[in-house]
Parts: sequence; structure tokens; C-alpha cells
Amino acid sequence: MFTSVRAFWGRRLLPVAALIAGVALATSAQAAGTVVNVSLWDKGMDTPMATDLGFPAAGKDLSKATMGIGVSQETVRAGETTFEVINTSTDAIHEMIVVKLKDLTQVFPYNPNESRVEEDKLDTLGEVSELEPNQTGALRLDLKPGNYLLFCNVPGHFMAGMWTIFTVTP
Ligand SMILES: [Cu+2]
Repeated sequence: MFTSVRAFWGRRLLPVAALIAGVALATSAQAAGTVVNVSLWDKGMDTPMATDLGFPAAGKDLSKATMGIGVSQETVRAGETTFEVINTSTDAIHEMIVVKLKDLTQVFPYNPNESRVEEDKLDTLGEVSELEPNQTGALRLDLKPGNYLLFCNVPGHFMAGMWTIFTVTP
């Protein structure tokens, strides 16, 4: 009697164990990181670029931005994060640089003659550089909690409003 009961449970448990193993496999594949889809957009080269919309945001009307960075989510949990980036422009090169912010009022070193942020004076974590229209690229980072800025440093684009704040929570 006992033997037959154990045999019954033994048979029942096998497929359940296989199912759990399958779930564990799927979970570890996802644990490779959060995927954030990033779109680098602009209103086309016939639209004059804004020139005074650089980060930080205080006092600026960012609805007037002529180009920008859209993200599928503005917040992720700390850990592996993969930015899948596409340049949706039809006529301009764009890029995405990632910097950890000291705070939300941080002023970046800027070279007005080149109309660019002085990247080499910043602690950049990585970038997807200079994508042609419709081109894609990816960047995987192990992110710690804090605020980050994603921005484009093609001449003029930072001041045109091509940046966004990205937050990592514990
Ligand atoms: Cu750009």
C-alpha cells in the first residue's frame, strides 16, 4: 500500500520538477538585465534648433525642444541594464551618452565654440556613438542607484534639448 502511494507521487512529481527547472531557466535568461528601449528623435532639419535648453531643466520650457531622447521606462532597478537605441531621425546623426549625476542641478562643462559638452571632463559610463538615421546600437551597463543623464553630444544637440533624466532605484 505504502509502496504504491510513493510510486504514484514519484510519477506525479517528475513532470512538476521538469516544469520548475524550465521556469528557473527562463528566469535566469531574463536576469541578464532590464532592457530599456531608447529613441533618438528630432523634428527634421527644417526645424531650427533650440539653443538654450541644455540640462539642468530649471527655468526651461522643454516642450520647445527640437530633438530629444525618449525612453521606454524612466526608472529601473539597480543592476544590469541594456539600452537598445535607435536613431529615428530621417536626416541627422545622433548618439546617446550616459553620465551619473551628482544632483539634478549639476552644470556640465560646456564648450560654446564647439557647441558641445566637454565629455572628457565628465565621468561618462558609456555611449552608443554617432548613429546614422535608422541605425541601432546597444549599451549594457551595471547601474547603481542614483540619477543619470542620457544625452546627445553632436554639436548643438545638447542645447537643443537632447537629453533626459534616468533614475535607478535600489
Ligand atoms: Cu543628437
